Amino acid sequence: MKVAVVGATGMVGEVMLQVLAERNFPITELIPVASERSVGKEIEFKGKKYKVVGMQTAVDMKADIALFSAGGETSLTWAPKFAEAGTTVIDNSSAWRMDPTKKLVVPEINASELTKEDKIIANPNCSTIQMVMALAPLHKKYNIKRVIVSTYQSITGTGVKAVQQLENEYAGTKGEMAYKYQIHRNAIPQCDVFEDNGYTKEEMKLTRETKKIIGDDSINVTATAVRIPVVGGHSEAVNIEFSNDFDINEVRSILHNTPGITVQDNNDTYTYPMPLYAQGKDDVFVGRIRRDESQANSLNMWIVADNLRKGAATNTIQIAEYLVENKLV
Ligand code: 2RA
Repeated sequence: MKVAVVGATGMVGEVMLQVLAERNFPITELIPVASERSVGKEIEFKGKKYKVVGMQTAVDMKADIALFSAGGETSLTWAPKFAEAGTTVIDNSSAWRMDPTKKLVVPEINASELTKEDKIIANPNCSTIQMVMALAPLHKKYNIKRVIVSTYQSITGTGVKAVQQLENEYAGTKGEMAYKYQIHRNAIPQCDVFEDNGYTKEEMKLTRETKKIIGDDSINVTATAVRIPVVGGHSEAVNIEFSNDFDINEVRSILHNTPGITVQDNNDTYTYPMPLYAQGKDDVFVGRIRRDESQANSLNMWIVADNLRKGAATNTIQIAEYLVENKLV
């Protein structure tokens, strides 16, 4: 496979290269792609050095697959050009996610929707991916009516500038601000910009993308997305109301038997998911599973995942693996 990584020098792009190597993705030729200012830079992949190329050069090289993590504007402009050249694009930005002609895919849930005709495929938002991984199998069994989620999001979701801001604040030095406020010793209840309804874009991604991925518009989701000074991954406190009653041990067993989910749930041994331990891993970790005693047919759970891996790079590469395994590219 000739594979282009668009945004290869960015935070997610670097994790994509790491995961491609770890999973031994069948690459015959790697094309690292970035903006003009990075053209000519050298990157290393599986012991070999590659020179970063610009967008048009990459289009002309006619990769089989292009993994994009270069922002919405770049994707809107360039993904169609790659597709026209015969390349299948898997895009990490929000540009195509809600486009009715594009598939929004978490492989464990809806990869079977994919066909050879899909030339631009959207990778969901990181905080959505980890949540729907747990919701989907439970929806199948008990039918979800409503979800209330509060997220506690890693600053790596914002990017390098945010990590630098936290390091500066920790060291007591001044520097460029990724956020409106200090993030060190703080919690900022705003991820992305505000929409007219008072929610942030991040919160509405959880609402809109969940419906599309699970394929059920009747699932109501309300979210509060909060940025915290953590780097290992996103955490989410999730309350789920089902149409039907459930057995809590059966819930644990369904999740335990779901590929891509690790249940960490034992109060006696203080076992529960934390970003410190999720960092660098590809699974979604679920714990603190308990009946909501305030409302019938409802439960609470705590979901943690590395937002740069299952939340972005790994999910993207799992989509690519599905395409290759099913001869869709
Ligand atoms: C964030 N989910 O965490 C968004 C984009 N990565 O900022």
